Amino acid sequence: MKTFPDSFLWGGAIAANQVEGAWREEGKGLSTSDMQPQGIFGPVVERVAGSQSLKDVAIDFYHRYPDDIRLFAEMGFSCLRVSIAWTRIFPNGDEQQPNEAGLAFYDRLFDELAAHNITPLVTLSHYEMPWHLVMQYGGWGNREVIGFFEHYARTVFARYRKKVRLWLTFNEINMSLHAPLTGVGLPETSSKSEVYQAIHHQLVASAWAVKACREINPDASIGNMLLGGLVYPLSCKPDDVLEALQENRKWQFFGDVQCRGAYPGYMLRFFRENDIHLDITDADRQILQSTVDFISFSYYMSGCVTADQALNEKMRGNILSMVPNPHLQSSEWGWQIDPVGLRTLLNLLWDRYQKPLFIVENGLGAKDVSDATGVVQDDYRISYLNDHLVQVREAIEDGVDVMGYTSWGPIDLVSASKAELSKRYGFIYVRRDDNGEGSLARSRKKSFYWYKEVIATNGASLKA
Ligand code: BGP
Repeated sequence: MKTFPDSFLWGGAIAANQVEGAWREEGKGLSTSDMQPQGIFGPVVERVAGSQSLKDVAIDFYHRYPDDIRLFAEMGFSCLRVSIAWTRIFPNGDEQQPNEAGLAFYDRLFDELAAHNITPLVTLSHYEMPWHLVMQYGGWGNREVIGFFEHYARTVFARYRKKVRLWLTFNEINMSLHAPLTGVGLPETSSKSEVYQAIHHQLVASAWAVKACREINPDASIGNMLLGGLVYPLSCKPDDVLEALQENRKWQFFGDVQCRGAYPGYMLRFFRENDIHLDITDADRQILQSTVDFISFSYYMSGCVTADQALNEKMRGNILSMVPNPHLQSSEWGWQIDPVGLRTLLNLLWDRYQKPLFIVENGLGAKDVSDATGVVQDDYRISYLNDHLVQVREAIEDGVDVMGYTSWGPIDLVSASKAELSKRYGFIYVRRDDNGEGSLARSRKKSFYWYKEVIATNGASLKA
């Protein structure tokens, strides 16, 4: 197998609310994630005394990060994707002065990474926002939130100017269409108009962050983050092909605005035909032209759609409600495994935008069991990751500019969709179960040694 480019970044990706725990420590405020203990599709639960969420402790990364980073370094990581919890910096979101203790935590985290030569790739908002902004302002439905976010972004860009040179704005920004509370702080019952208006505010905020980042740190690069929900037509019927084109545009629209700087015509048609009238100012149009430097995305699966709406409805398979592909196998959670789809997606994004790409999430969630010697023999995970990385290599051969790869959850963490610990992605096992029982001890899985070898050989050890 050929090696990857010398500059290729290898590592893993985690998110504050899924690993840190310490949910009320050192001045942290309540976030949307704290209020949804059952995950991003779950109900809002009142956090009265004694009520618990697995995420309150998560895997206690807040206190154990030096040990965890040592394990990442042992695997040879050159990059770690993390997120900053907005509520550690601005507990309510609308303060003028940041919380120094929160800023100091990320200073320590970035220093620890630097000590191991690991480049941080930092997401400003990964599936959480201050709960106060939801309750008092109506989340991203309110234009004022743009200013609060910009203030937060400027604060962290300035503070970490010497420590962070790779930034991402909003995690899976297109997820708002499926999980509006997590995405834009709106109730599930919100109308399409309300959701798209909130999305518009978020896209504008993302562009302000891009501009601020360039002003504050000209050496930094800032990207967007899309959920790469690749959709195929279920058949070669022209109507199915058109349906797939339109379904793909539901997520590509976000990329089109963030990379090309304006709303595409197909979206304006969609708004017209759905009686959606957005408040888009001239200043908004102007700032949207601050487009991202690179595109990052997550990729776990692909799916199909058909023009037969009754069939689409009946067969909804996964979190994106797509029809299962009869040619693919699924994970235990019904996510269809499609390594070739990753090569297709990389090519498609490259052809569309001609901007560097970063795969910032990919991996297999599975129930791991230790063998008699106490080791998790996760050959299924190795095979999933190997096959996807082989396709990344193919895409690079196709001429696609790929900056790096951070697998999702290099250490077991709390899942986003259902807030479980039994859905594990890690190379590192964490002893804690769905009831919150367990010592939180870490141990290396078989995949740990496998990934270490992949990184050490810069991909040459992958099996084509
Ligand atoms: C993405 C999110 C992550 C992550 C991952 C896996 O959508 O950005 O936060 O959790 O999916 O999903 P899950 O945790 O539900 O298995």
